[in-house]
Amino acid sequence: MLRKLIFLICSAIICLMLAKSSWASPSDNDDQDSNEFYEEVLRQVLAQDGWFVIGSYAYKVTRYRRSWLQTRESCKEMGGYLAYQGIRNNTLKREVGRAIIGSRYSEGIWIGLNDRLEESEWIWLDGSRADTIEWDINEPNGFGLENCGEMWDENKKFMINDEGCCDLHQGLCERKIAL
Ligand SMILES: [Ca+2]
Ligand SMILES: [Ca+2]
Repeated sequence: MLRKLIFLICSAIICLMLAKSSWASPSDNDDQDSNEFYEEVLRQVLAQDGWFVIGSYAYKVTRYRRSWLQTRESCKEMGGYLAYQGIRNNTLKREVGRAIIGSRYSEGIWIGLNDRLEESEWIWLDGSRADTIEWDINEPNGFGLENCGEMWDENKKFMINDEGCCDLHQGLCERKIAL
């Protein structure tokens, strides 16, 4: 799957580079135009592979219910990472929830959030401190038993719940598009 995606991305970029070189005048060749061009190519290729593009990020839900650690690996295999970067912004998180999770998933979806190293010290996937988490009412409530984060659609607010890391759920994968 990853090889196929890389092949598609490379093919599309090469085709569009060739096409663009025949359209562009020398004055078009500044870095910003170039970046926007490649980002647009990447958006189109990702959309064809089932990723949902919102702003500078693309999102896709994993196919199978797995533990948090297994889901983290599944996102890597899909060419992304367990979502955390874009959805740290709560406005974007809700937008992603409405667009992707909606009423399609009746249970929580893993995200790149955990307090596995130290209880109640919640960190994002890159180890940065998570201090803007929109916990659902009465969450987090699992203390030492629930050390991984999931987003769920309770009341359509797409809030965060702490969950046992070995529970089986699908997960939200993310890719950054902006160069
Ligand atoms: Ca915990
Ligand atoms: Ca909980």
